[in-house]
Amino acid sequence: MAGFKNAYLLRVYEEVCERNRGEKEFLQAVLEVLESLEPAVERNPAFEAEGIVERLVEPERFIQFRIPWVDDAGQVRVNRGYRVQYNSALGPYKGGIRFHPSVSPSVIKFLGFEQTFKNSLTGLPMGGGKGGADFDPKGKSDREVMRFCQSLMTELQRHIGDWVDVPAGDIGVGAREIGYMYGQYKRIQNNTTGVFTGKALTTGGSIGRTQATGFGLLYFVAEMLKCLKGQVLDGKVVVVSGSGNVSIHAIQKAQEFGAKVVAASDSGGYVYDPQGIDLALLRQIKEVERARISEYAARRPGATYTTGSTGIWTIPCDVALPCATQNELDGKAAQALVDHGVIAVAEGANMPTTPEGVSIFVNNGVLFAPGKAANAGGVAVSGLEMTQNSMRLQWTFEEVDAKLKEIMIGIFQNAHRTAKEHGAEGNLVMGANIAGFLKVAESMRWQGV
Ligand code: NDP
Ligand code: 2IT
Repeated sequence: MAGFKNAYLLRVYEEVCERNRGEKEFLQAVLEVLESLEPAVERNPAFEAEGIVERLVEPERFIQFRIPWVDDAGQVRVNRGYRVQYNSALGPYKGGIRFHPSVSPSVIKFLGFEQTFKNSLTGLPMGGGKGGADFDPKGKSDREVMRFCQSLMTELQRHIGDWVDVPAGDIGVGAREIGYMYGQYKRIQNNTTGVFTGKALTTGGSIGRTQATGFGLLYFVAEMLKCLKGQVLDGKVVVVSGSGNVSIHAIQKAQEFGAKVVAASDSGGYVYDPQGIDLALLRQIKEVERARISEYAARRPGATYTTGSTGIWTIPCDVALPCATQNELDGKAAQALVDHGVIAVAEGANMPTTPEGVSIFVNNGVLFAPGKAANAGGVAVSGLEMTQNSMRLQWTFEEVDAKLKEIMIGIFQNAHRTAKEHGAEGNLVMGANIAGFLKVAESMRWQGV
């Protein structure tokens, strides 16, 4: 049920529900944004007069395609690929590619919609896009992953380009997959433009892109704790869900800030390590061996493994960082965190907290940083990779990291200020949604219908 009264937003939301029936994740993401926009839309009648919100919720283009490939046993397999080119008001479509069995039109559209506002918040000239396939890389050989990526790109290459649409990684897509997709793009197009971000450092990649989402998340949290609570991360107990790209670099930066990270997870279960996670061991298991996180507890004295990933939120902590996937932190989990005195929750993943979970945090005075603000560091450094590619040079880690920090602090300040200006001081969900929206809306108005 929509929790807002504005007739224009209600009408748009009803139309979206009608047009996108059964698309649970997409409707959830749209509702969350529309609920936040009420004060902004009431203040500016031009948004309704020019149909800004109904244009914003409808993707500019949605591409679906067949991905045939041959497995190591010689068997023909078929997956389904997608790319949503959501909104190009601010620049070329920009957003990752996800490989996971749960990928569907609803998931891709929710991610593309979120990406549009996130990219706006970075301040860089990037529109919103997202892609993926219902392919499960788990248990596949390198050669199978390569053939799959090549087949996907044989189709996708005609739709992308460095001034058109620039993909990157997401769940299940890291350096290996980007390399295979980029290689196939280059072969077909005879063109070495930086059409992907997250490329290898030998081949136009930006130093610091791999770390950017996790590091950026912690820069955001540090700023939020400092400005809204007068506190620091040093000495805080932190729980991080997931153990992929975002989680590992979030753990690294949290530890550098002096926090103690006591838990991490994968889709099978979670580990609790009261001494603090041994990051080198976790990286060996997850990045080198591509093994399950249960191995961590088997090799680390004092650590325990529990099956089922949602139990991780019952571990007492000061700061919770959901960094795995959508809707991984529900109302029950949020209540458990509140009961244990959590101070701050920041989303490294996209939409990991259910709407009920968000309400529980907001109503209990927990600092809550929504993903489109807190995890924007990844796409921000992707934007910096595009800049470096255009300039044909490569910045140092220190240069990239300093820019990342500045962007994350800027996003926090913008969301905080915008919430205050719209009568919702301290509500970073509203602040981030309105701030992200206003820039896209102004640009759309300027460009005409
Ligand atoms: P990875 O594939 O590197 O890691 C994903 C992690 O999440 C793995 O540990 C995985 O476990 C776990 N996971 C996936 N699905 C589930 C599930 N259903 N339940 C519990 N755990 C699950 O992906 P990333 O780290 O890149 O992405 C994580 C999140 O961050 C996603 O929401 C992504 O959209 C978001 N994000 C990523 C950015 C980036 O730059 N990479 C930028 C901004 C946001 P398992 O191995 O068992 O599947
Ligand atoms: O969700 C995200 O912001 C990403 N997966 C990164 C997108 C990008 O283009 O770097």
